[in-house]
Amino acid sequence: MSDKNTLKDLLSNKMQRRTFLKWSGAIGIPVIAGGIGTKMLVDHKEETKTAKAKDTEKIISTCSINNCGGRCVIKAHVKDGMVVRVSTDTQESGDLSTPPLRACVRGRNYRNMLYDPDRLKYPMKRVGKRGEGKFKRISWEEAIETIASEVKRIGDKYGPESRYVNYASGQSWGLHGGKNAARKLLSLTGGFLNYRNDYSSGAGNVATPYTYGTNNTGSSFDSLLHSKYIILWGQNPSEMIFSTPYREYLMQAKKNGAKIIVIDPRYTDTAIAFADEWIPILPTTDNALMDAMGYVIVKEKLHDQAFLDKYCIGFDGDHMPDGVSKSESLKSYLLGEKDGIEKTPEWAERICGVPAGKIREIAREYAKSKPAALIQGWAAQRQAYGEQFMRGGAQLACLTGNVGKLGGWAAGTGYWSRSDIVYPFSYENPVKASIPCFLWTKAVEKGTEMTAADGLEGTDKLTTNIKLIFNMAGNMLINQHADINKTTKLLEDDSKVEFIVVSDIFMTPSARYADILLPGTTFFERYDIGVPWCFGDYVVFGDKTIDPLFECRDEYDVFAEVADKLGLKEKFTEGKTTLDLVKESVERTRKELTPDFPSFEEFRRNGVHHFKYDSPLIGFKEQIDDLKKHPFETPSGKIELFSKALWDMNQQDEIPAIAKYISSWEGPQDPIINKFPLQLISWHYKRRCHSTYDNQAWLEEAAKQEMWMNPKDAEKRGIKGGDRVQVYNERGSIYIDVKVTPRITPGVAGIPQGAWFTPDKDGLDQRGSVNVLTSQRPTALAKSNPQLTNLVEVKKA
Ligand SMILES: Nc1nc2c(c(=O)[nH]1)N[C@H]1C(S)=C(S)[C@@H](COP(=O)(O)OP(=O)(O)OC[C@H]3O[C@@H](n4cnc5c(=O)[nH]c(N)nc54)[C@H](O)[C@@H]3O)O[C@H]1N2
Ligand SMILES: Nc1nc2c(c(=O)[nH]1)N[C@H]1C(S)=C(S)[C@@H](COP(=O)(O)OP(=O)(O)OC[C@H]3O[C@@H](n4cnc5c(=O)[nH]c(N)nc54)[C@H](O)[C@@H]3O)O[C@H]1N2
Ligand SMILES: [Mo]
Repeated sequence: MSDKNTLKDLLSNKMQRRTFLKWSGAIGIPVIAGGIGTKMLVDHKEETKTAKAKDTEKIISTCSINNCGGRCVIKAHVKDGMVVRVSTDTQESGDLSTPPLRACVRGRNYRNMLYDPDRLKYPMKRVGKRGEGKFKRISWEEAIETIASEVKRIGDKYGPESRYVNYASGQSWGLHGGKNAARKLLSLTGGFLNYRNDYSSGAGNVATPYTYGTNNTGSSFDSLLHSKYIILWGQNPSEMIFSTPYREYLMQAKKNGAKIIVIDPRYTDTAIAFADEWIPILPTTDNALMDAMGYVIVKEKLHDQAFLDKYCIGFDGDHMPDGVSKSESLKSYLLGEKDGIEKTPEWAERICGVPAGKIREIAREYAKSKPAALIQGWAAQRQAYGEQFMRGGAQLACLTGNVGKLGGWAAGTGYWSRSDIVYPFSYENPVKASIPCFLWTKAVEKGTEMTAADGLEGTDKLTTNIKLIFNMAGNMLINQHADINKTTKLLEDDSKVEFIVVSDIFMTPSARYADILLPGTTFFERYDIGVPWCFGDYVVFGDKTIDPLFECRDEYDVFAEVADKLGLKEKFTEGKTTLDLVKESVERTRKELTPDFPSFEEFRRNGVHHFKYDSPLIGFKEQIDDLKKHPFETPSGKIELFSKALWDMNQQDEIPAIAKYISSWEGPQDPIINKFPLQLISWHYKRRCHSTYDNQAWLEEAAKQEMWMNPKDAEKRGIKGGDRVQVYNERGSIYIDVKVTPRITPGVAGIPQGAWFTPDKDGLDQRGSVNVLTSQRPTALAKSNPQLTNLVEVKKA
């Protein structure tokens, strides 16, 4: 199996490649099922051309548990110990109690990942300068010995707060994986500095609970079958997979007659597939549109006064918290009673670019077409004042009384969950100190200077900066964090972070910064359970389809060996293998959570378990049905349109007590727009999961790495479609090919996030890695990542 030529032969099989292109050819045509022709999928019967199914053992597994919001069925066809092809769920659309879990192009490409000749094959140690990319093969014994001794040395010298396990989502939705293994090892040896929050909905996760008391503000997707009007606000589920079955429900909702509106700077695949109307908008200005919609709704008395009176704090002067002036109410703000500025559609149009007449129209439609669901994506909260976006959506849902109702939607972060399994692998970190995950580079540089104002919790002061990093199945060290040029400089200095361990399956931009580099397994080479994001009512068995290739190893087994070196093996494994963890999870899920969950053998045979429910889950139904018995989890027990807790922070300019438009740094009103006149956003691409799959050739053919630019902006700069351009600002510069298209709002450029940072000899990226251009300045309240707030200029290369 280690023979490169065998692998190449296998992968260059012409028929298979053609077959793949047949599947992926439609990816450019934005159709409903994730860019893959729905009709084609529906019409498709198990195709038998390449490998005869009867010759192979078909093992049902799931695609990688990296941080895609979906989890799909992958059938690995195994012959003589090799995966010879993959196929997916062939169930037809229609039965929504067990929606089909068909893989997209990425899952279908997974065999190429498995047998990619560029897989990391052996443990290695750095021999050149850090980041230079020079490594030497070492034995597992040496790798394990080095990790054990550095964990101890750095812990002894600097204390446990010097040790950090970086945010990394390459193995995030299963029972074990490198991050948890590293955390357990460190917990058993004194502990480590914690992080809170994530890069996905970081601003929302902190902001939404100020309104509703929780981030579980969503409803199950079957509730959409009852909606008359659906606003997908910066959400693109045709491409950005939130949950595999989501689109099935949207299709059905549309068939049921729901009108669907998409608000996005780009005319997305979702807009094409689902929308009755696309509302283009300038990034960072969504709250201006929200404010004006609120203004129209209140001014025209379309608001649900009874709902606001009963369930909410802060709508009008009669419902303010004690000690706060009536003039601070939401209504007063919208009508401009205090600041003299009515938040009219004309006011908003000048900021966000949406025509005033259109604003009036959608405000009226949203308020009158009940029940209406306003569902928010997360890109618009990955902005400098992203907290306002999340609370602003919730505000509109409350104004119209769409909360807690079947077919409505509470907006906000939008998590929900009613299907769970037991996670048997656990640890307890004796260290309580924690930082917001986005501020890890600050904790490397100036950890000891961080305070509560930086979001430091669990301690007043850190005793040390970060000195050791475990980066397990993540590309956050370099690629996915903001301001790559700043981070590379920081990490190159090995007197700052003294020891970095990376586990990955490829030599990624982050892997190049390892001191010890570990070759991980793919999902096909280990046992696990694939859990979809909390929006899915199912789980998929992750069966081991073949033994690990080369010298690749599960991180769990590696850390068990490290623990052994430190005399802690038994405490680490508790006598269990990864297969034992899967079995225990199944058994305990049956016992503790879901009695009709299948047995281990049955689950393994079926591959998938769908949790079944009699009725949709409706966010906040309990509270709306009986507020006395089920108060909201806010300080007042009601929905806090005005938050006294935020008010008391006394930073009204950046952290207002009601959600409102705040003119953003590096937004369209920032004077530096004269120097860098284009707003640059990024999005989650259909052919990658973040940076995962970026090196996959077939996927690049299916959807290329290129920047979207409006013809008006291109013409001004003498740029034509296909030209190579340089995109730059004060943080750096990248090169990328351009797609000139009216599908993006003038004044905005869009680059799919996740391309691998690929510097030339002068350090200039040649692949279009957007984080060269993003900023490490955190959001005001959550201290989260504003990676979509950027101003740039573009010129022909
Ligand atoms: N500009 C910009 N930046 C962003 C975002 C954005 O929208 N714009 N989005 C942010 C968001 S929401 C997120 S969640 C983060 C994601 O950032 P990361 O968490 O870094 O996610 P990935 O880039 O997918 O990196 C996962 C790594 O794990 C490796 N991997 C995959 N499978 C396995 C496995 O089975 N075993 C091992 N050992 N390794 C594996 C992959 O090769 C890859 O290098 O990025 C954030 N960064
Ligand atoms: N195929 C695929 N699916 C994925 C992922 C992936 O990498 N690939 N990653 C997963 C992960 S970890 C996450 S967190 C989610 C991400 O989920 P989201 O954050 O919701 O997804 P994005 O693609 O970043 O953005 C959604 C849409 O918002 C638009 N947008 C950008 N800025 C603004 C703005 O200021 N205002 C408005 N109204 N719209 C804006 C973008 O053009 C895009 O179409 O996706 C998950 N699913
Ligand atoms: Mo994410």
